[in-house]
Amino acid sequence: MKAPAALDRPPSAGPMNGAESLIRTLVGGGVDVCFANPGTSEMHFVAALDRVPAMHCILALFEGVCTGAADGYARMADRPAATLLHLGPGFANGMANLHNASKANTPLVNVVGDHATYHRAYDSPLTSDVEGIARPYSNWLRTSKSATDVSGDAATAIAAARRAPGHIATLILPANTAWSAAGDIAEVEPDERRAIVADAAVERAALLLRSGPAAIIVAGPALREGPLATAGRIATLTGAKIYAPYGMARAERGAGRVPFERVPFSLDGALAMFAQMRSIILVGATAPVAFFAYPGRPSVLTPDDCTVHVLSRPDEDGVAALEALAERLGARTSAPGFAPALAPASPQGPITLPGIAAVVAAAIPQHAIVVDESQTSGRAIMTTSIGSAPHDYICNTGGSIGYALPVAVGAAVACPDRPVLCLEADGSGMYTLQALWTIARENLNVTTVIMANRKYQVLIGESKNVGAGGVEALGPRALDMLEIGRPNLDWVALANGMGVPGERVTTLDAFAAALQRDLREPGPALIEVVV
Ligand SMILES: Cc1ncc(C[n+]2csc(CCOP(=O)(O)OP(=O)(O)O)c2C)c(N)n1
Repeated sequence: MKAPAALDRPPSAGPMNGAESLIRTLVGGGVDVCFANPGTSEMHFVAALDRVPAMHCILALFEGVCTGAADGYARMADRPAATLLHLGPGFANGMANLHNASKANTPLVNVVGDHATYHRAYDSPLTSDVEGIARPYSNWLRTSKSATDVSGDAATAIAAARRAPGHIATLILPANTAWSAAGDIAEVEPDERRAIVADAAVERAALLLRSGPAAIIVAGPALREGPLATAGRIATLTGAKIYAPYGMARAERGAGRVPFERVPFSLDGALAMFAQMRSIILVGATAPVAFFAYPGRPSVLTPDDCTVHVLSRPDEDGVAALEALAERLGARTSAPGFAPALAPASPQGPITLPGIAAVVAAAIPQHAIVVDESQTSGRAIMTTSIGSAPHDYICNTGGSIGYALPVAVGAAVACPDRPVLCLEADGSGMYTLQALWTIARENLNVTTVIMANRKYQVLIGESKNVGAGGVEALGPRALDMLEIGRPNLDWVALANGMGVPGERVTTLDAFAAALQRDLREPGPALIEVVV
């Protein structure tokens, strides 16, 4: 993975320090984008950026934006980005979106600065147990012991992040390992191929599909256009239905591609979806379970007599497994059943949820990347956009809200020639709205739609589902915890304040006009839809 041009270093440059050896190893290992929020202990990393122009380092004003952006970048680029975080508190601020990244099996390399080793004994203000804080969200974790170890550690971190299905690797750099003289740049071991599934797993899947009714739940790289077409051929031949998990990391969909249904958030909807199924075939997906526990209700979404069969685990080659299954069934020549193009629609009048879905579905441009955190206001968008122009669809994999704006940053950096449409609910958006500043600063082609219902609407429903009330039964103090309209958030002012032009719309016609314009014109824009 060595990129010699990027690693060229004039002898006149003098000895390289640990920070520079890290950046050069990252770039040589294919990690040439870093989302950073630095502090004193990362200053040598920052200083080295001017000596290694191949590293594209992007500043974010909150660590949750750094980690979410690195997640979005890898989901679209199929290779890791790095983050640069400041000691334990910096990592802690980034944790929620690392949680989502880890559920998406995103490869990601965190670089976390720490105090110089000899300084830790003094318990100065920022001293913390960085390893202890980072461990729960790091599949691989190491603190470099010396400057000469840094490049080797970085190469090992990259390999660990890239190991299938994708992992979070965290490298902690005590400040003295960053500023002391380093050794050579290290090379990254080539990736191992994903494991091919056993014939027996394919044979069993074929048997179950032939005896129907069956569902195939597809996740990971098998949600791309090619493997979905293979799944479509299998479905046409066997009558199986194709699903994606509620939290899908990335799917290629739209007109001319094989459609699938998303497992719904609602327990009743999900139970109904699988009620008639005798078998479920998992392709890179985990067995479907309820998002939350509800008193007296099941956690498992499949009926007791339904066989759940793993065709491929997330780390195995699900794409090859689908091919082998199609071969075994004799489905290679079946029609995949592509989605027809959406009939044109131009909804008008007051804002309604079906109207929002229709406007969005009609506006999605060819090759757009849609990042969806529209929550209750956008529940209809997935279904309505089945026949939209071909696009990628990204969802929240881990349920930790505030993922979409940062992920949109990363997706736009990974794919600068594709429009990004970020569908964001107002409550969720407030967690990481600093992403708007990075969008403006980098002039990213991101159009953000804020669904401003001025409530935590989903939680009003959930209060009933868990037996705690519902809107009729909750008292005013409880309801006050679930509405966010006191005061109303002014998203246009918030966007303008961070350099993103914004507009508020109160009718579907105005929404459609603004959305089509903003998606056509490159650069950032925000539309606040008053729901
Ligand atoms: C990090 C995090 N904190 C809190 C929650 C709990 N939570 C789930 S949905 C939600 C409110 C969502 O409101 P909004 O984004 O405005 O969407 P709406 O339900 O109104 O459609 C909250 C607070 C969460 N999932 N993740």
